[in-house]
Parts: sequence; C-alpha cells; structure tokens
Amino acid sequence: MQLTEKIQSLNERQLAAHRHRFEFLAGQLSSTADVLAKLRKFQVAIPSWALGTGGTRFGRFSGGGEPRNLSEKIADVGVLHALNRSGGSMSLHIPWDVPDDVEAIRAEAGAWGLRFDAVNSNTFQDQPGQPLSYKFGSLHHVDSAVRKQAVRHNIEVIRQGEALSSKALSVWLSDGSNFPGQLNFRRAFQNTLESLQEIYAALPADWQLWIEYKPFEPNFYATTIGDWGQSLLLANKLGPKAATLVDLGHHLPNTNIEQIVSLLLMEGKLAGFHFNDSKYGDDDLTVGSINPYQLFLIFCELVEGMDQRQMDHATAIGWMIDASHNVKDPIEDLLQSVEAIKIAYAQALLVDRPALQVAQQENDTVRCQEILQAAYRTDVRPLVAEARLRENGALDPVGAFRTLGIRNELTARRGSDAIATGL
Ligand code: AOS
Ligand code: ZN
Ligand code: ZN
Ligand code: ZN
Repeated sequence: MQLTEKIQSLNERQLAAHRHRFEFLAGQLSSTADVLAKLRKFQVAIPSWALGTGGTRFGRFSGGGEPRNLSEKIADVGVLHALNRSGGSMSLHIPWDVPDDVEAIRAEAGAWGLRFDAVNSNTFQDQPGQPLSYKFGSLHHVDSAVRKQAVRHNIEVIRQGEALSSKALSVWLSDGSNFPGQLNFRRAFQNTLESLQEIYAALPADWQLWIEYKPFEPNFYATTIGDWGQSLLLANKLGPKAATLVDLGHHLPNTNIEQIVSLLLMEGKLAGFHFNDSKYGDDDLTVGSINPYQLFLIFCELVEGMDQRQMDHATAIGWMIDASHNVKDPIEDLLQSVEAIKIAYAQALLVDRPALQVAQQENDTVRCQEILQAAYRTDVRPLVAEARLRENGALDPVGAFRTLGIRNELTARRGSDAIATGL
C-alpha cells in the first residue's frame, strides 16, 4: 500500500471524532471557509540540515535511520509533506548538500511534490581542500583574499540554486570578534557591505538576498551582523532585492520580536523567518514549545501587515524552520513545529480586526487584550486538521508517523548508525 493510502485508512478510523470536534468549532466561527482556504495554501520550508539528530559541543546521540545524502533528505521531507501537506519545500545548505546530478534531484523532489526554497551558503566552516581559513571571519575578513574566496562560494551557491529553481540566497555569517579590541567595527561592517555588494551583483533578476542577524555565537564579544538594525542597514544599502531574515532564536532575552517584524514588513524589508523557539539564546527548539503566545503575536503582526499591503500570505515572504533536535526524532519534531506555526497562523486569522481597531482608537486597553486573547485561547486544532484532511494529509501526523512505523522502516533501510550531514 502507498503511503497516501495508508494515511487515508488511518484517517477513516478517526473521522467521526474529528467531524464532531470540527463542527463544534466551525459553529462558533464566522470565517471558517476563509481560514481553511488560507491554511490549505500555507507551506513551510524544511531545512535539509534539520533531518538528522542535532548535538551540542558536548555530545550527539543519534537515533539511527538518518538520511545519508540529499536524496534521502528529500525522501524524509517527502514523507513529512505527505503526512501534513504543509512542508512542500526544502531549504538546502551548500556544501553540506551536494546537488551533483541536478536532473535526478529535481525529479526526486518533483515526485514528492516538493520545490526548493532559499539556498544557504556556508562560510562559517572550513571545507576540505579550501586554500584560506574562515577562522577570523569570511565576508568581513581583514584579508581581501579571504573575502574574495567567500564571495566566490556565495556566487557558486547562487548558481547551484538557479539549477534547482530556488529564488533566494540566505546568508548567515558567523563573522565577529571574541574580545574587545580584536576588530575595527566600522571596517568589518564596510568589508561585509562590499562583499555583499559583489554577491548582490551576481543575483539573477528574480532572486533575493536574505540577510540573517545574530547577537552572539560562535563569537562572544560582537557579531558583525548582530541585530536587525545592522541587517536592515545592509539591506537598504544593497537595494530592493535584499531584505532581513528573522531567526526567532537570534535575539537577546525579552526582545519584542513582534515589533521588529511589524516594522520590517512595513518597510518591505522582511525577507522571512527561521522559525524555532528558545528560552535562553539560539536554542533551536521546537516551534511553539516554549513561548507559543509570542509566536501568535508575531503572526498577528504578519496577518495585519500583509492584509494592509494586500500581500498573499502564502508567498509574500520566506516561511522556513531552523531547528535542531537533540532528544527527539527529527521528523516528529519538524511535524510538531509545522503544526505550531499553523496553529499560531490560524489563531491570528481569527482576531476580530475591525473590533480591535475600534478598541485601539478608543484607548480601550482592556478590550484590546480581550480581543487578542479570545483568538489565542480558541482551540483551532480541529480547523488545522480539517485543512490537512482536505489536502489528503493525516488527521494526526505524529500519530500516523508512529503507527505506520516509518522510522523503523527508514532505520531498517539505512542502518542504525546512519548519520546525516550537517551540524
Ligand atoms: C545560525 O545560527 C543560523 O541560525 C543559521 O541560519 C543556520 O542555523 C545555519 O545556517 C545552519 O547551520
Ligand atoms: Zn537560522
Ligand atoms: Zn541560529
Ligand atoms: Zn536558530
């Protein structure tokens, strides 16, 4: 039996209970059809580097059956997409992913109904045979020869992405300094800008350059693109094809991320997201596992801002996950993350906007909070499940992954010591 048939037969067993829950919820809402249509269209890109077990510098505990090459990573995302119908694209990281045989890779992705989202370059590690080291940075390096090598790599990644019909290059730099006095901030920033200008000049007409920021790690005194201000400054200087990428874990504790997001969107400079959750820093935990309310508030800003600008929610920006799983099965963790994103999105769609606007205008703070939290406290899970059902996905994706014994099957095929390339 094919995977989709197996999913359908599992769904049949759960259908009656689901119908009951869905109809109860739909009876309370006025916008069910609109929300369902939006949820069915919404897709989140899965990072190729998150399909294996992650680790820390203290250790790594592999679960077995991990994808050993790009084809197997595509198969994993294909399974995820078959289960939830919302993981229809993949973000590659080069050279961790080696798309040698482009035609074969395109065909494999196509067979699973997948496309390729942003491609990521890697100048935070030295690769075997590489002439110059990135120990002291890449695009910001004091030595122009190192900068040139890093620029060449980024352009090479664009070319590989073009062959896969990607439309964006995502750049995250580990460049920074570990100690005060190590680096001249302005010179480092200027070097980064000039390197990015060379990369920008090599972008195809319909491509974008997405610039990620991060306050610390692996450098612990300063990061050259340390916050959204520095990323936005670069994006503004580069031009209309450049924008700021927000990784939720890349903020100091208590930062108001939803406010940053709202202003970037207003300026047309919000490239998209690396979704994850965190308690302390760049923890890369499952989306929605620590602070689902923050995620909801971010989606409130996105929905309001996009509607104001008449943007298509599904395609206006890059929706991506960037997570790492030390103790969970990577596919189960990614299923949970996509689900958390769709729940927050659905809740944000339920906010009574006209009423909120009136309450804001009247400075009725209590009413404003009541309106937001009425949406947040709605259990939208039956709505998200119904959207998935209508796309032939599983009513319960994690449950189906387990009941169908998918990891066991992968482990039998790939081996219990199969380890994915990546972090
Ligand atoms: C690093 O902290 C950034 O989040 C990157 O986006 C990403 O995790 C990396 O490129 C994968 O190693
Ligand atoms: Zn990231
Ligand atoms: Zn990160
Ligand atoms: Zn992260």
